[in-house]
Amino acid sequence: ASRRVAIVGATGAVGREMVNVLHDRKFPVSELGLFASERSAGKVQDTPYGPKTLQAFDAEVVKGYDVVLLAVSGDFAKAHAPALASAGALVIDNSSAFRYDDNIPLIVPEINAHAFQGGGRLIANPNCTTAIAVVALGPLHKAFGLKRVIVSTYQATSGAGAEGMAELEEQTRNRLEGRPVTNSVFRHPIPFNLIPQIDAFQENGYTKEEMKVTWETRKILGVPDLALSCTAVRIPTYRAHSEAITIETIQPVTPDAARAVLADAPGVKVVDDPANGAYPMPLNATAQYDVEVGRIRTNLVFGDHGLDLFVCGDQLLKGAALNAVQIAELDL
Ligand code: 11C
Repeated sequence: ASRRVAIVGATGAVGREMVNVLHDRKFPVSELGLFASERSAGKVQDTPYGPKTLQAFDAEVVKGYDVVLLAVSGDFAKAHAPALASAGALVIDNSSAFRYDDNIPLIVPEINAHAFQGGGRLIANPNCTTAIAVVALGPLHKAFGLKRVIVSTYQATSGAGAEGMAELEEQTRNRLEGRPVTNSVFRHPIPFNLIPQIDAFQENGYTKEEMKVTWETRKILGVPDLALSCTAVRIPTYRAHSEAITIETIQPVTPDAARAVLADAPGVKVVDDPANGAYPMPLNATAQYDVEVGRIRTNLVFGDHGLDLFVCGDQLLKGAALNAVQIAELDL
Protein backbone atom coordinates (compact mmCIF):
# COMPACT_ATOMS: atom_id res chain seq x y z
CA ALA A 1 0.00 0.00 0.00
CA SER A 2 1.10 3.56 -0.58
CA ARG A 3 2.47 5.60 2.27
CA ARG A 4 2.12 9.20 3.34
CA VAL A 5 5.74 10.28 3.81
CA ALA A 6 7.00 13.29 5.75
CA ILE A 7 10.56 14.57 5.55
CA VAL A 8 11.55 16.81 8.42
CA GLY A 9 14.61 18.90 7.64
CA ALA A 10 13.73 18.82 3.95
CA THR A 11 15.88 21.78 2.90
CA GLY A 12 19.20 20.30 4.07
CA ALA A 13 21.63 18.26 2.02
CA VAL A 14 20.34 14.98 3.48
CA GLY A 15 16.65 15.99 3.34
CA ARG A 16 16.90 16.85 -0.35
CA GLU A 17 18.55 13.53 -1.12
CA MET A 18 15.81 11.72 0.81
CA VAL A 19 13.24 13.13 -1.63
CA ASN A 20 15.40 12.16 -4.61
CA VAL A 21 15.95 8.62 -3.33
CA LEU A 22 12.25 8.03 -2.58
CA HIS A 23 11.47 9.03 -6.15
CA ASP A 24 14.36 7.16 -7.73
CA ARG A 25 13.52 3.91 -5.90
CA LYS A 26 9.80 4.30 -6.67
CA PHE A 27 8.87 4.18 -2.99
CA PRO A 28 5.06 4.06 -2.96
CA VAL A 29 4.38 7.64 -1.89
CA SER A 30 0.72 8.69 -1.80
CA GLU A 31 1.53 12.06 -0.25
CA LEU A 32 4.82 13.81 0.41
CA GLY A 33 5.10 16.46 3.14
CA LEU A 34 8.24 18.57 3.31
CA PHE A 35 8.81 20.14 6.70
CA ALA A 36 11.45 22.66 7.71
CA SER A 37 11.99 25.61 10.01
CA GLU A 38 9.61 28.58 10.27
CA ARG A 39 12.13 30.51 8.20
CA SER A 40 11.66 28.22 5.19
CA ALA A 41 7.90 27.74 5.54
CA GLY A 42 6.00 28.84 2.47
CA LYS A 43 9.03 28.61 0.19
CA VAL A 44 8.80 26.31 -2.77
CA GLN A 45 11.39 23.56 -3.29
CA ASP A 46 11.90 21.84 -6.63
CA THR A 47 11.68 18.07 -6.30
CA PRO A 48 11.41 15.14 -8.73
CA TYR A 49 7.72 15.09 -7.68
CA GLY A 50 7.37 18.69 -8.90
CA PRO A 51 7.55 21.94 -6.92
CA LYS A 52 6.57 21.46 -3.25
CA THR A 53 5.73 24.11 -0.68
CA LEU A 54 7.66 23.74 2.56
CA GLN A 55 5.68 23.62 5.78
CA ALA A 56 6.77 24.67 9.24
CA PHE A 57 7.18 21.60 11.46
CA ASP A 58 4.05 20.91 13.46
CA ALA A 59 4.11 17.70 15.51
CA GLU A 60 0.33 17.28 15.32
CA VAL A 61 0.39 17.45 11.52
CA VAL A 62 3.43 15.19 11.12
CA LYS A 63 1.82 12.56 13.40
CA GLY A 64 -0.67 11.92 10.62
CA TYR A 65 2.00 10.53 8.26
CA ASP A 66 2.83 6.83 7.90
CA VAL A 67 6.58 7.32 7.48
CA VAL A 68 8.60 10.18 8.96
CA LEU A 69 12.21 10.65 7.89
CA LEU A 70 14.06 12.94 10.29
CA ALA A 71 17.09 14.86 8.99
CA VAL A 72 17.31 17.14 12.01
CA SER A 73 19.51 17.70 15.05
CA GLY A 74 19.74 15.17 17.86
CA ASP A 75 18.00 17.57 20.24
CA PHE A 76 15.09 18.06 17.86
CA ALA A 77 14.85 14.30 17.31
CA LYS A 78 14.88 13.66 21.08
CA ALA A 79 12.10 16.17 21.57
CA HIS A 80 9.77 14.79 18.87
CA ALA A 81 10.65 11.32 17.57
CA PRO A 82 9.22 9.20 20.43
CA ALA A 83 5.81 10.90 20.28
CA LEU A 84 5.65 10.57 16.49
CA ALA A 85 6.48 6.86 16.76
CA SER A 86 3.94 6.31 19.55
CA ALA A 87 1.32 7.86 17.28
CA GLY A 88 2.03 5.02 14.84
CA ALA A 89 4.38 6.56 12.27
CA LEU A 90 7.49 4.65 11.25
CA VAL A 91 10.12 7.17 12.33
CA ILE A 92 13.65 6.90 10.93
CA ASP A 93 16.03 9.26 12.65
CA ASN A 94 19.30 10.30 11.02
CA SER A 95 20.74 11.86 14.19
CA SER A 96 22.78 10.10 16.85
CA ALA A 97 20.08 10.68 19.54
CA PHE A 98 18.84 7.07 19.71
CA ARG A 99 21.62 5.00 18.16
CA TYR A 100 23.08 3.80 21.44
CA ASP A 101 19.75 2.97 23.07
CA ASP A 102 19.52 -0.83 23.45
CA ASN A 103 15.79 -0.72 22.80
CA ILE A 104 16.08 1.09 19.49
CA PRO A 105 17.28 -0.75 16.37
CA LEU A 106 20.21 0.72 14.46
CA ILE A 107 19.96 -0.66 10.95
CA VAL A 108 21.93 -1.01 7.74
CA PRO A 109 19.51 -3.21 5.78
CA GLU A 110 22.19 -5.17 3.88
CA ILE A 111 23.68 -6.24 7.21
CA ASN A 112 21.07 -6.40 9.98
CA ALA A 113 17.61 -6.06 8.45
CA HIS A 114 16.56 -8.69 11.02
CA ALA A 115 16.81 -6.01 13.71
CA PHE A 116 13.72 -4.42 12.20
CA GLN A 117 11.46 -7.34 13.16
CA GLY A 118 11.40 -6.99 16.89
CA GLY A 119 11.81 -3.25 16.74
CA GLY A 120 9.36 -0.54 17.58
CA ARG A 121 8.37 2.22 15.23
CA LEU A 122 11.46 4.32 15.93
CA ILE A 123 14.59 3.25 14.05
CA ALA A 124 18.01 4.91 14.14
CA ASN A 125 19.95 5.52 10.95
CA PRO A 126 23.70 5.18 11.54
CA ASN A 127 26.52 7.65 11.19
CA CYS A 128 27.60 7.93 7.57
CA THR A 129 31.15 6.68 8.14
CA THR A 130 29.80 3.63 9.95
CA ALA A 131 27.15 2.82 7.34
CA ILE A 132 29.71 2.91 4.53
CA ALA A 133 32.21 0.77 6.47
CA VAL A 134 29.77 -1.94 7.57
CA VAL A 135 28.53 -2.63 4.06
CA ALA A 136 32.01 -4.07 3.47
CA LEU A 137 32.78 -5.26 7.00
CA GLY A 138 29.50 -7.19 7.46
CA PRO A 139 30.09 -9.80 4.73
CA LEU A 140 33.76 -10.12 5.70
CA HIS A 141 32.73 -10.71 9.30
CA LYS A 142 30.25 -13.38 8.26
CA ALA A 143 32.81 -15.19 6.10
CA PHE A 144 36.02 -14.84 8.12
CA GLY A 145 35.11 -13.41 11.54
CA LEU A 146 36.43 -10.03 12.56
CA LYS A 147 38.85 -9.95 15.46
CA ARG A 148 40.26 -6.42 15.25
CA VAL A 149 39.57 -3.49 12.96
CA ILE A 150 41.42 -0.23 12.37
CA VAL A 151 39.73 2.49 10.33
CA SER A 152 41.27 5.73 9.02
CA THR A 153 38.83 8.06 7.29
CA TYR A 154 39.00 10.74 4.64
CA GLN A 155 35.64 12.45 5.06
CA ALA A 156 33.96 14.81 2.64
CA THR A 157 32.68 18.25 3.54
CA SER A 158 29.07 17.09 2.93
CA GLY A 159 29.27 15.46 6.36
CA ALA A 160 28.80 18.98 7.71
CA GLY A 161 25.81 19.53 5.42
CA ALA A 162 25.23 21.89 2.52
CA GLU A 163 27.09 24.61 4.46
CA GLY A 164 30.18 22.42 4.60
CA MET A 165 30.24 21.95 0.84
CA ALA A 166 29.61 25.67 0.32
CA GLU A 167 32.52 26.55 2.62
CA LEU A 168 34.85 24.29 0.63
CA GLU A 169 33.82 25.89 -2.63
CA GLU A 170 33.81 29.53 -1.52
CA GLN A 171 37.02 29.33 0.44
CA THR A 172 38.82 27.47 -2.35
CA ARG A 173 37.79 30.27 -4.71
CA ASN A 174 38.98 32.86 -2.18
CA ARG A 175 42.33 31.10 -1.84
CA LEU A 176 42.86 30.86 -5.61
CA GLU A 177 41.83 34.45 -6.21
CA GLY A 178 44.02 35.83 -3.45
CA ARG A 179 41.25 36.85 -1.04
CA PRO A 180 41.37 36.07 2.69
CA VAL A 181 40.27 32.54 3.58
CA THR A 182 37.97 32.31 6.57
CA ASN A 183 36.19 29.37 8.15
CA SER A 184 32.97 29.06 10.10
CA VAL A 185 31.64 25.53 9.50
CA PHE A 186 35.02 23.91 10.03
CA ARG A 187 37.40 24.71 12.84
CA HIS A 188 40.25 25.43 10.41
CA PRO A 189 40.44 26.40 6.73
CA ILE A 190 39.54 23.37 4.61
CA PRO A 191 40.92 24.25 1.12
CA PHE A 192 44.27 22.53 0.45
CA ASN A 193 44.21 21.24 4.02
CA LEU A 194 42.90 18.36 6.08
CA ILE A 195 41.56 18.46 9.61
CA PRO A 196 42.07 15.51 11.96
CA GLN A 197 39.08 16.44 14.09
CA ILE A 198 35.42 15.67 13.37
CA ASP A 199 33.05 16.47 16.25
CA ALA A 200 34.16 16.98 19.86
CA PHE A 201 37.06 15.32 21.65
CA GLN A 202 36.14 12.71 24.25
CA GLU A 203 37.96 11.94 27.50
CA ASN A 204 39.87 9.07 25.85
CA GLY A 205 41.43 11.35 23.24
CA TYR A 206 39.23 10.12 20.40
CA THR A 207 36.63 12.36 18.78
CA LYS A 208 32.92 11.64 19.02
CA GLU A 209 32.91 10.79 15.28
CA GLU A 210 35.62 8.20 15.88
CA MET A 211 33.78 6.67 18.82
CA LYS A 212 30.54 6.56 16.83
CA VAL A 213 32.26 4.25 14.35
CA THR A 214 33.30 1.93 17.20
CA TRP A 215 29.96 1.96 19.04
CA GLU A 216 27.76 1.69 15.95
CA THR A 217 29.76 -0.98 14.13
CA ARG A 218 29.59 -3.18 17.24
CA LYS A 219 25.82 -2.75 17.45
CA ILE A 220 25.11 -3.31 13.74
CA LEU A 221 27.38 -6.37 13.47
CA GLY A 222 26.13 -7.70 16.81
CA VAL A 223 29.65 -7.98 18.23
CA PRO A 224 29.52 -5.89 21.41
CA ASP A 225 33.19 -6.36 22.24
CA LEU A 226 34.65 -5.94 18.74
CA ALA A 227 38.04 -4.24 18.97
CA LEU A 228 37.78 -1.30 16.58
CA SER A 229 39.58 1.98 16.58
CA CYS A 230 39.17 4.90 14.18
CA THR A 231 40.93 8.09 13.17
CA ALA A 232 38.51 10.45 11.43
CA VAL A 233 39.82 13.19 9.15
CA ARG A 234 37.99 15.86 7.17
CA ILE A 235 39.37 16.43 3.67
CA PRO A 236 38.53 18.94 0.94
CA THR A 237 36.19 16.78 -1.16
CA TYR A 238 32.48 17.29 -1.73
CA ARG A 239 30.36 14.31 -0.83
CA ALA A 240 31.84 10.83 -0.72
CA HIS A 241 33.63 9.52 2.34
CA SER A 242 36.71 7.30 1.92
CA GLU A 243 38.07 4.89 4.50
CA ALA A 244 41.24 2.83 4.75
CA ILE A 245 40.32 -0.26 6.75
CA THR A 246 42.62 -2.91 8.23
CA ILE A 247 41.08 -6.09 9.58
CA GLU A 248 42.45 -8.97 11.56
CA THR A 249 40.30 -12.05 11.05
CA ILE A 250 39.53 -15.12 13.13
CA GLN A 251 39.64 -17.49 10.13
CA PRO A 252 42.45 -17.34 7.57
CA VAL A 253 41.68 -15.03 4.67
CA THR A 254 43.12 -14.30 1.23
CA PRO A 255 42.47 -11.27 -0.99
CA ASP A 256 40.86 -13.52 -3.61
CA ALA A 257 38.52 -15.09 -1.06
CA ALA A 258 37.59 -11.63 0.26
CA ARG A 259 37.00 -10.35 -3.28
CA ALA A 260 34.70 -13.29 -3.97
CA VAL A 261 32.71 -12.61 -0.81
CA LEU A 262 32.47 -8.89 -1.54
CA ALA A 263 31.51 -9.46 -5.18
CA ASP A 264 28.35 -11.21 -3.93
CA ALA A 265 27.62 -8.70 -1.17
CA PRO A 266 24.61 -6.42 -1.62
CA GLY A 267 25.45 -2.72 -1.75
CA VAL A 268 29.11 -3.38 -2.62
CA LYS A 269 30.88 -2.77 -5.91
CA VAL A 270 34.34 -4.29 -6.04
CA VAL A 271 36.67 -1.88 -7.86
CA ASP A 272 40.03 -3.55 -7.57
CA ASP A 273 42.24 -3.54 -10.63
CA PRO A 274 45.22 -1.49 -9.43
CA ALA A 275 47.34 -2.25 -12.51
CA ASN A 276 44.80 -0.36 -14.58
CA GLY A 277 44.35 2.41 -12.01
CA ALA A 278 40.98 1.07 -10.86
CA TYR A 279 40.31 1.54 -7.16
CA PRO A 280 37.66 3.31 -5.12
CA MET A 281 37.72 7.11 -5.36
CA PRO A 282 35.32 9.69 -3.97
CA LEU A 283 34.54 11.22 -7.35
CA ASN A 284 33.52 7.82 -8.71
CA ALA A 285 31.49 6.90 -5.62
CA THR A 286 29.59 10.19 -5.73
CA ALA A 287 25.90 9.83 -6.62
CA GLN A 288 26.24 6.01 -6.58
CA TYR A 289 24.22 3.80 -4.24
CA ASP A 290 26.90 1.12 -3.97
CA VAL A 291 29.96 1.41 -1.75
CA GLU A 292 33.13 0.89 -3.76
CA VAL A 293 35.68 -1.51 -2.24
CA GLY A 294 39.18 -2.11 -3.54
CA ARG A 295 42.93 -2.13 -2.80
CA ILE A 296 42.26 -5.52 -1.20
CA ARG A 297 45.56 -7.01 -0.10
CA THR A 298 47.15 -9.14 2.59
CA ASN A 299 48.04 -7.02 5.58
CA LEU A 300 51.75 -7.18 6.31
CA VAL A 301 51.24 -7.23 10.09
CA PHE A 302 48.49 -9.87 10.38
CA GLY A 303 49.60 -12.01 7.43
CA ASP A 304 47.13 -14.72 6.40
CA HIS A 305 44.67 -13.48 9.06
CA GLY A 306 44.58 -9.90 7.87
CA LEU A 307 43.56 -7.64 5.03
CA ASP A 308 43.80 -4.01 4.03
CA LEU A 309 41.06 -2.44 1.96
CA PHE A 310 39.92 0.96 0.79
CA VAL A 311 36.25 1.91 0.59
CA CYS A 312 34.40 4.95 -0.78
CA GLY A 313 30.70 5.64 -0.40
CA ASP A 314 28.45 8.59 -1.05
CA GLN A 315 28.01 10.18 2.34
CA LEU A 316 24.62 11.68 1.53
CA LEU A 317 23.27 8.43 -0.02
CA LYS A 318 24.47 5.21 1.66
CA GLY A 319 25.70 7.38 4.52
CA ALA A 320 22.29 8.94 5.10
CA ALA A 321 19.33 9.27 2.70
CA LEU A 322 19.57 5.95 0.86
CA ASN A 323 19.99 3.97 4.06
CA ALA A 324 16.97 5.74 5.61
CA VAL A 325 14.78 4.92 2.61
CA GLN A 326 16.04 1.31 2.57
CA ILE A 327 14.92 1.03 6.22
CA ALA A 328 11.49 2.37 5.26
CA GLU A 329 11.34 -0.24 2.50
CA LEU A 330 11.67 -3.00 5.14
CA ASP A 331 8.15 -2.06 6.27
CA LEU A 332 6.48 -2.35 2.83
C1 11C B 1 30.62 13.99 9.26
N1 11C B 1 29.89 11.77 9.84
O1 11C B 1 31.14 13.55 8.24
C2 11C B 1 29.67 13.17 10.09
C3 11C B 1 28.28 13.63 9.83
O2 11C B 1 26.56 11.05 13.34
O3 11C B 1 25.17 11.43 11.75
C4 11C B 1 27.19 12.74 10.39
C5 11C B 1 27.12 12.76 11.88
C6 11C B 1 26.22 11.68 12.35
O4 11C B 1 30.77 15.14 9.67
